Amino acid sequence: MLADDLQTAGTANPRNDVSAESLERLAAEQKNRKKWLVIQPKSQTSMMVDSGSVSMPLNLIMVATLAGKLFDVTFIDERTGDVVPEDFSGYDVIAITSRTLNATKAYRIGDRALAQKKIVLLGGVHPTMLHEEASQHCTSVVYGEIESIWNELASDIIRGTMKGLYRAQELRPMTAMHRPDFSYALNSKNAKRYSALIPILATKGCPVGCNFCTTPTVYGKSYRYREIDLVLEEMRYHQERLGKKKVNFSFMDDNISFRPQYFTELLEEMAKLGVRWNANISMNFLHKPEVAEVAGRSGCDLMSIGFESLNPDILKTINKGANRLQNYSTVVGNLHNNDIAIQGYFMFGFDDDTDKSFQATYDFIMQNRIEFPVFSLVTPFPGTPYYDEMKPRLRHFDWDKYDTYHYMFEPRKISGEKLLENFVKLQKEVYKGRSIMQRMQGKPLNWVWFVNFMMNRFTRKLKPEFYL
Ligand code: B12
Ligand code: SF4
Repeated sequence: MLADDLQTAGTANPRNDVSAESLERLAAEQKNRKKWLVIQPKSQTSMMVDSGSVSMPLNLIMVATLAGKLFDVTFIDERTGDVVPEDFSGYDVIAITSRTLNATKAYRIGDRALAQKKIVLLGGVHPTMLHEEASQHCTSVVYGEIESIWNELASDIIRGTMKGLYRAQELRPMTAMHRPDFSYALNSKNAKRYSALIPILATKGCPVGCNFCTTPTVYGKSYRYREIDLVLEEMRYHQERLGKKKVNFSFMDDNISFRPQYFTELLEEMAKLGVRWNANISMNFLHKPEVAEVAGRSGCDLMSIGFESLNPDILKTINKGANRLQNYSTVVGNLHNNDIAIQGYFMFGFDDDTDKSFQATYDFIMQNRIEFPVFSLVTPFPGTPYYDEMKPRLRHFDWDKYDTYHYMFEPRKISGEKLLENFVKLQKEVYKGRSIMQRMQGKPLNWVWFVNFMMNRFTRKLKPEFYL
């Protein structure tokens, strides 16, 4: 079916009332299974994002898993070195995932596929947040998760009656989620470029509502979780597949610890499996020693924590209630007592930042011996309340620069020049040889040391103009 022949029904909110049974019937009547090409584009940003070994893209794997039940799917991840073909004649549907930092690339691929009269689907956080913009480069935008709108989308693809926007009226329970089929990524040509960490999902959404985050818009204030047995079953599947107990998992959840009872129950069960894991986590319960204890016992070796800032005024303005400054050192102490290393995220460039912010962050990192500090510049992502507020002051609307490593606006209390000078100086200080020793001495000789070594080399070359 050519895109010209498709009936596009504008961007009206579709009714998600196609039953699984009628989709199955329709699929059985298909004479030829349509051919999908699913694409993870590589960003064009100048910084280290998308380089080296990359994590398996769970979002695209989920899209391929669903699509593969009814269609033939070819999987391409440009970040690993796979090449997106110029000629799409072997495919009917080109499905592209996009965040802001690779949106320009995704749009370019979309335009090319549209010109070749293919059905083009754009999904992921950026097309969701800016669906009108994205709709210029595709047949249909899929708003939010594919699972909640799948029956309708799939039957429209089979019938060739595409709508401009697919947006579920309500989110489906996570129990309905299929186990992701990793063979798409693992059997791809350049699979060796994937890190050994296996992405996994237990919960979705986050009711905290930080004004700079896209999650409240995409998933609302809902918080859904999978039954613990399903998560464990997925872990056991990978243990069997790899023939070992100590498999390394990386949780992709927005905020896995939001419901402490669910979180600790899950961890108690994981402790019996003998896996290793890491996660992005908000601080809300980590000041309680028993949470860190069960995390350590269940195999956590690294937690990524968004400390964001050491300035209480900033924490108030970004609405991140979970971050209580008085708990910061307790949280770190609890994790370290259980041999959990910390990847600490710190952001700079807020209106309330001053010279003092940098010194306070340096002192906190060094005194608390944070193993892997990560520094970024405040980036208002399109579609968030923070973006709307900052829009008149933004320096860039080139999505390639939305990688959190670009200077986006002049803060009120410090000049842009001083901001970048301090930002570079802090990174060099924290990653110079002596500081690494001070932070890392006595800690297990593992990949965290290696990361520090790499960061030492990387930060030595840093210059403020890299961030312009
Ligand atoms: C885990 C995570 C990471 C992990 C792993 C990322 C990875 N390999 O995928 C790590 C820590 C490495 C990471 C890094 C970064 N991240 Co991050 N990350 C997340 C997080 C919390 C979850 C992503 C995830 O995998 N969810 C689980 C999957 C299954 O759900 P999903 O992504 O929503 O996918 C569904 C739908 O979107 C849809 N869908 C997706 N694609 C497509 C395509 C088609 C065709 C269709 C039909 C549907 C569809 O169906 C999917 C299945 O349900 C999100 C928050 C979020 N909820 O999106 C931030 C998020 C994506 N990250 C963000 C950022 C900024 C970054 C970094 C730039 C941070 C940094 N400075 O390093 C880097 C960039 C990395 C990169 N190259 O993309 C931002 C992106 C904002 C934006 N507008 O682009 C987010 C949204 C958080 C935020 N601030 O709001 N991240
Ligand atoms: S706590 Fe994290 S996931 Fe939740 S809204 Fe804030 S930044 Fe987003």
